[in-house]
Amino acid sequence: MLKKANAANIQNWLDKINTYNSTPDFGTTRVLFTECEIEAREYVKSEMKKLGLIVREDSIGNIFGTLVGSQPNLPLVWTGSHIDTVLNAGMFDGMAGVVGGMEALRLIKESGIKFNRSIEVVVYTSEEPTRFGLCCLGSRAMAGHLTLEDTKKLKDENEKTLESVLTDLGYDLDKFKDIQVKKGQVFGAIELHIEQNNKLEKKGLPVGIVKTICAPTNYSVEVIGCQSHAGGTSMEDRRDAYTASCEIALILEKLALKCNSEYNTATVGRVEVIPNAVNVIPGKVKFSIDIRDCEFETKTELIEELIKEIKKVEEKRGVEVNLIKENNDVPMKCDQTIVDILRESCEEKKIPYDMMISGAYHDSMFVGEFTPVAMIFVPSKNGISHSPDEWTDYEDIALGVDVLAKSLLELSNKEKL
Ligand code: HGY
Ligand code: MN
Ligand code: MN
Repeated sequence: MLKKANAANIQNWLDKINTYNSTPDFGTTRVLFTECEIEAREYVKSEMKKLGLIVREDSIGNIFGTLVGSQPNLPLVWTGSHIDTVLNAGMFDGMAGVVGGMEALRLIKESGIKFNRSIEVVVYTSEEPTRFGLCCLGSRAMAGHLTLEDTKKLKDENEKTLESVLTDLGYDLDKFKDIQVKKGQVFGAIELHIEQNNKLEKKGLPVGIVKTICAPTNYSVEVIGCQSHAGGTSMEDRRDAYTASCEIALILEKLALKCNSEYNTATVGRVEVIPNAVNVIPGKVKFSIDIRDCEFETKTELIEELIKEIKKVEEKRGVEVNLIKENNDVPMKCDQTIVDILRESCEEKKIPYDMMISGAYHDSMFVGEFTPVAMIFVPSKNGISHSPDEWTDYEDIALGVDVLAKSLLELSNKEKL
């Protein structure tokens, strides 16, 4: 019989992972392949080995901890998430799913219950776009949407390419093609993640089951106006790149607020003003656009509308706006059979739950391209995430793990979905 997940175990792992942090005075920062992230990787791998898992890594650093089943040649069951973070983040986004997966595999192993399909907890490389500006590098490569050629073009702020970082770390890039996962290799995947919104908390529910994962479209925007004197240039003679950028951001916000999809967001998160001087009219502004939607069609409509509006701003303000599309990802519908397994697990354990849309994207968005996926959410305090104030009670994670362990076990013994 499966025991209950141990919240103290979960807390110990999370607290230890959180010590691998480059900004201990301001939240948690663990950027891909920096010293602290590499140390965190080594720690997680050592803990997986202590659990008796067989540990391996692929050529982009996706880590796999395998609990071998009685029929190891059958397609695998997956769980897992990520351990890299945005800047000055919290300690649960991604880590809850990695540690939760490890605890689930511990419970399954110690239960002595026979299970057929091997079950793997996966640490996906670089779910966050923090270092190379593109999200989900590990799972994107698994789905065949990131090639070795792409790694030569992805550069960090020091102009270092992902390819050179992987090479320096000793990853075998001759095997980069082997990262791709073919349909049929994995039977199904369940990711546990913090909700990163406040809906569970508002309803007083400990667990959410995700029906759709929103997908991002990201742009790098450059607005070119005319740098000039803040006092000597009359208001009517200006081509102010910053006020033009502000107008575009407010148009974007308005379009998202009136969008008719079930869930849509739009954010300008990063802004660079050039020359960024008190008495100089900005001649150039670079900023990011992040648009999410649970439907590809409504996201596309919003983008088409935005581009039309940007043209009007260009004419009215005499500025030039260049949009570079970084990625244009497709929302992922979760697999109904696995969703039903999660629902039955909650109902059997008398755990109240709600069906949800994930405004955040996750590796499951790409994993779902080669295997059926579903996700379990646990509550975020005040709905805060991507912030030092991110918090999820360890007991809530443990409850999510109870649902996860039971569901993974069921998947492992299931003939077909
Ligand atoms: O931005 C996201 O949705 C994810 O948390 N990286
Ligand atoms: Mn995140
Ligand atoms: Mn995440």
